Amino acid sequence: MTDCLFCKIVSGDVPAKIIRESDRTVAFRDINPQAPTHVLVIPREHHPTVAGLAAADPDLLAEMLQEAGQVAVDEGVADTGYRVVFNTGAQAGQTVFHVHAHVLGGRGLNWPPG
Ligand code: DGP
Repeated sequence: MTDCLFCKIVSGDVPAKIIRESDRTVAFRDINPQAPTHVLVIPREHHPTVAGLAAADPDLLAEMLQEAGQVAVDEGVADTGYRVVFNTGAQAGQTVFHVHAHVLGGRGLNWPPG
């Protein structure tokens, strides 16, 4: 999609601090980190929400989760604990409608989330 920010990160038209790539996914640092580790894992293909992706291509969603787990290992937060978040819809705080998994760690994370 030409007007999608994360599609532009995938294509290289918008710069990002990319830390992992696979054939179908890209992981990069969030521009406004909410924790010492805050990485976004996205599919290269455009899907607006996690529910849409789950219906259209469950294997790709599984690959995103595998990549998120590997990000946690690489960032050194896998053993201490981390959170994988899919904000879905405007009321839940989704601002970019290209599905992304937030991988957050490196500090204590409160529950329930705000
Ligand atoms: P959400 O609110 O769940 O849709 O998360 C979108 C995230 O994307 C938010 O945490 C900030 C991040 N973000 C927005 N614009 C950019 C950008 O241009 N580059 C990077 N690296 N992250 C961005």
